Amino acid sequence: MMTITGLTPEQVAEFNREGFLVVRDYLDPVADLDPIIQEYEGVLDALAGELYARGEIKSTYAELEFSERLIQVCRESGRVLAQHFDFSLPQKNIKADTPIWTGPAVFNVLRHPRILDAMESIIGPEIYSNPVQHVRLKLPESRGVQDEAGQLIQGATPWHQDNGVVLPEADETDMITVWFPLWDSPVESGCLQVVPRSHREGLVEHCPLGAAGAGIPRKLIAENKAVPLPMKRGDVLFLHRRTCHGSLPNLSDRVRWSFDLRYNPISQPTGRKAFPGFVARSRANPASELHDAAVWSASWLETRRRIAGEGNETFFNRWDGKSEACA
Ligand SMILES: O=C(O)CCC(=O)C(=O)O
Ligand SMILES: [Fe+2]
Repeated sequence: MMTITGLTPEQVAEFNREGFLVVRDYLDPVADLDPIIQEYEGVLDALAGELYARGEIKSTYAELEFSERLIQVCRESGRVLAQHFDFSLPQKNIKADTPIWTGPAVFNVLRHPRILDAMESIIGPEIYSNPVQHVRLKLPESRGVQDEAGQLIQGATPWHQDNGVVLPEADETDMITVWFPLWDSPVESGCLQVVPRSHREGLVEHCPLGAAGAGIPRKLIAENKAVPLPMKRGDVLFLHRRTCHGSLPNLSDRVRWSFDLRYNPISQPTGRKAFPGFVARSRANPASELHDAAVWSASWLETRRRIAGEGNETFFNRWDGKSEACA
């Protein structure tokens, strides 16, 4: 018999019943998370060096720790530098030089055996890494960067279902979201909030929200039932694609830092066909698994080159805002 070291049957039952599951201490902060943090320290260092060389900031702020350094660099340059750290491309206006970070520490966590074991417990042993995936480095509300309209960029995440951010072809895809913080994410840092059992009620109307993508109007959300999910380093949240969720505002004085990854059974559509995923685990055909971080990185760079040449205004948004709910 094959041993599965992922979730217990009780945990899987809780996931299916509630639409989400928080597992405490599931990842090892030092072995699993610190290498990611180190890799991103390098990304920030290189970026600060570039901005300094271009005269956009007065110092590289190498003496500051990551959170303070990022806040300083963003505020002084007046730029939201989120895309420089993300391991996915934006949903529109992709150019040949759109920044993306596809380093080996990111690939390693996408293939983390414990994460794949948990996926195996929920969706079975044929596991595809869905390309809808992000790092979120959210500046404190009080120290963030605003756009021309004075709107905070990268603020609280509006209510939505992850099913709502993929194309309709993936509506029946068994896509699971895996969310974990790189640092402790208490309520005041803008942790996630979910509406338990909301995954049973089908896809809810979303409305376009400009730069923030799309969201479910608050009047359609049972906010009185919402539960905040403060989490610590090492904890992992698993989320059903139809569970209504969002985040609270970051009212702390530190960056709120998290990863969100997604997986689905190999044969099902990802909902973002234009972006590259990969076979993370296949018991049926182990030779199809991708183990090479460089190949993964190259697949994103090749995708960027191809899409940039094609023109791509809004190619994943499925919501036109014409429904009554958006009025
Ligand atoms: O981290 C956040 O604020 C939002 C994350 C989210 O919506 C997701 O992981 O699906
Ligand atoms: Fe989400």
